[in-house]
Order: sequence, then structure tokens, then C-alpha cells
Amino acid sequence: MLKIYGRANSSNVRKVTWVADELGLPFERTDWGRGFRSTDEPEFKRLSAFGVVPVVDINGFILRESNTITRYLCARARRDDLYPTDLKARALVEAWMDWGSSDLYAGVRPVFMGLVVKNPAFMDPAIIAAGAAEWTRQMQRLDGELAANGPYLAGANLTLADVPTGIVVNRWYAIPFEKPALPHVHAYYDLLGQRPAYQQHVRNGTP
Ligand SMILES: N[C@@H](CCC(=O)N[C@@H](CS)C(=O)NCC(=O)O)C(=O)O
Repeated sequence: MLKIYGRANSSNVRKVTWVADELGLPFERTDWGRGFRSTDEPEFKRLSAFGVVPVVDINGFILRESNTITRYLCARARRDDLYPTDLKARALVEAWMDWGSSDLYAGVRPVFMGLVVKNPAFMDPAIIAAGAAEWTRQMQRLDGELAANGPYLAGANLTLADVPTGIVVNRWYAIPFEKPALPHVHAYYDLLGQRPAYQQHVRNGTP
């Protein structure tokens, strides 16, 4: 049985719950992290000293890092369609995963922490505005890529390439702030929204 440690509203936990459902993999999830049980508790620290969610227990194998967890689960299930075994196809998927978790996410964090979490360290409007500008710049790049090579990021079908970015796209539409219309990103959001697993874990009204 897959056990997931982490609150359901965490962007990184949602990658894992979304992928688990795409795989038809049953799981048990317990709430840890901001607003729930503290990851400083010894019970969590025994699983991971890093203090962040998600952590998973897969029949006794303890693993952290959301992207790594999704890759492991897909490889274990032999889901070549989601995580290709061909090295070049795999590298293209991983490039999108890296981009979605780093360059794309850089501007998301200050906007999310300021406007949604209302963390005092991010309440300065200049910090939020700078984050929004950087986030918008990356989203415009995404719009261009989808126009040229969509409908999914690695081509015709869903792959793990879409998972980190799919989480950020939901945040883009779920957080009210001034943003340009991005027609190809919007079509992509609607395409992802046709998937029951994305609807349940990501496009569910929570930024
Ligand atoms: N690189 C890690 C980042 C994990 C991370 O930063 N998780 C956040 C939630 S999205 C967290 O644990 N925040 C602290 C908390 O909720 O207590 C991953 O991808 O799993």
C-alpha cells in the first residue's frame, strides 16, 4: 500500500496524489505540514529529516521529493506512456519537470505566499509584484510552447512533463491577480481539467 504523508492542499503532495490516481494506485494519505501536524514531530522526522511534504512509504520504502516520487511510481508501474523508457523521450519529459519546478515556480512562490498564505515575509507589494512579473514572463513562454507543440507538453498525450506545470497552471487561474489572457495555456488547463484525477486533486478550487 502507498502511504502519503502530507496535506492535500500542498502543490507537491498534489503531484503525487494526481499521479497515483492516473496510475489507478490506491493510497492512504495523512495530513502533515502547514496547518496540520508539524513536520518537526519525531514521527515525521523518522521518515525524513528535511521537514517538507510529501514523503511516501511504499511497502516500507521511504521516499521524499515529489518529482522523484512520481517518476518512481510510474517506472514501477511500467507506465512508459507517462514516463518513457526511451532515453531521449525521457530526457525531454524530465526537462519539462525541471523547468516546471524551478524557473516556472520561482515567481509563483512570492505571489502564493503573499496573496494566499499571507506570510508576513511576503506581504511587501513590491515582492508580490516582482513575483507576478516573473511568473507572467514564464507563463507567456509556456503559452508559446503549447501553441507550437501542444496539446500536452511532450506532445500528443499526458506525461510526467505535465505534472509540475499542471499544478502551477491551476494556481495561475485560482489566485486572483492581474494577468494577461493566455489562450493556449487556458486550453491546456481545460484539457487537463477533463481528467478526473486532475479535477479531484488539482483543479478543485484550491490554489
Ligand atoms: N522539493 C520538495 C519540496 C517540498 C516542499 O517544499 N513542500 C512544502 C509544501 S508544497 C512544505 O512541506 N512546506 C512546509 C509545510 O507544509 O509544513 C518536493 O518537491 O517534494
